[in-house]
Amino acid sequence: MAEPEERRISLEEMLARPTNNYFLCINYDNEAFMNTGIQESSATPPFASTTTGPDGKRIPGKMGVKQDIMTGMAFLGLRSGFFATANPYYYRDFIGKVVDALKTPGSAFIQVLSSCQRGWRHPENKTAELHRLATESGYWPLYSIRVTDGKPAYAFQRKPTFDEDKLMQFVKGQGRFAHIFKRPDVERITHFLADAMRQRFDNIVGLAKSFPANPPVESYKIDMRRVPNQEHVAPGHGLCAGCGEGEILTQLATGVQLVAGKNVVYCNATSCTEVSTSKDNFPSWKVPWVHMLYENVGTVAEAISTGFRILKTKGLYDKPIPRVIALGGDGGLYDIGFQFLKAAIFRAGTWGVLNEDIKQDSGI
Ligand SMILES: Cc1ncc(C[n+]2csc(CCOP(=O)(O)OP(=O)(O)O)c2C)c(N)n1
Ligand code: SF4
Ligand SMILES: [Mg+2]
Repeated sequence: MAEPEERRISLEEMLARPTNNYFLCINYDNEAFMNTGIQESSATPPFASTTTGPDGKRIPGKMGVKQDIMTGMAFLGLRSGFFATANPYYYRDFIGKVVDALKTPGSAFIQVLSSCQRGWRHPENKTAELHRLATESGYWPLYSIRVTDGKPAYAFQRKPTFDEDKLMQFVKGQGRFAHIFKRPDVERITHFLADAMRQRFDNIVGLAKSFPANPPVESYKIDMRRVPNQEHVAPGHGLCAGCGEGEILTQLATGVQLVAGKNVVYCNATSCTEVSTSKDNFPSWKVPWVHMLYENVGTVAEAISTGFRILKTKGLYDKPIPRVIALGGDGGLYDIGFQFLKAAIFRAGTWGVLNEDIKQDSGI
């Protein structure tokens, strides 16, 4: 009999797993430092105009490609971990990945696309359409990498395709690229842009062919009618209308709550999410939430997570160990915070799994 091409993982199946993970890092990637005024980051795509890399006569926006933050995670030499891309338009996929991450031993990192209507310069009611086009065009493929016993395996949420027409619809829908279409060399620039994005896509597909999951397509089966509303973040926050980060927080909290209830600590690097949920001494958070320096959220979150387990081992803490979720933007994780993130991911996916002296709650 032929091998099945697709696996559908049900929510119930994931929740029934005896294994647990206590450290998850979420990167909301809006492709610039938005909170401080739309400065270019290494996540910014080619030719996007930002306040530090504006469009000019000679230099048409960002000169450089969008950095790939995922591939390195697969080859850090971990024993166990779960890494994935997500997009809030595909909310079942994102919620499924959050649950999967918290039920897979080791380390976990999810990079979620997050439109910013101010920085991407689009009407606030176009967020969902742009998110959808990002994945349908191949700009933002949805995939996961499971590292098991030191070996990575790539699975896609759907068969990946690259569609240049949809990529151009995605690009034309955003004011940060508008200058390209007023230039005499528009063809050269759009060709380069499409080519850079196709190369990125081909690299991911190539890696997935070399390190395939079996089956290579994996999706989540979640009946949303049976999923309770999240109670971690209150509706009152100061994010702009249509901000992708708001959708991400709601969906993330929905997934975390399914696994952990309210036994969770969120650690938030300085960013739009942090600033907008902690205004005027009235935080939007109804569960423990920690704000720390912009650059070191990975370290702080992993240290809190390990700290709880050490206290438990010493008999100084007798409750179930909380999940610790690190939240950071592209600026805070790709750029200035990358060394902290990488080290935290490495510790959680190696020492955190292999060390038998510190207590886990169950099943690792
Ligand atoms: C060490 C340090 N450098 C710079 C800053 C200023 N700062 C705060 S938030 C931020 C940008 C955040 O960008 P990103 O992480 O992408 O999050 P976003 O605002 O886009 O959600 C910067 C530069 C800081 N707080 N600390
Ligand atoms: S709150 Fe959201 S939409 Fe507004 S500037 Fe920040 S990231 Fe952009
Ligand atoms: Mg950002």
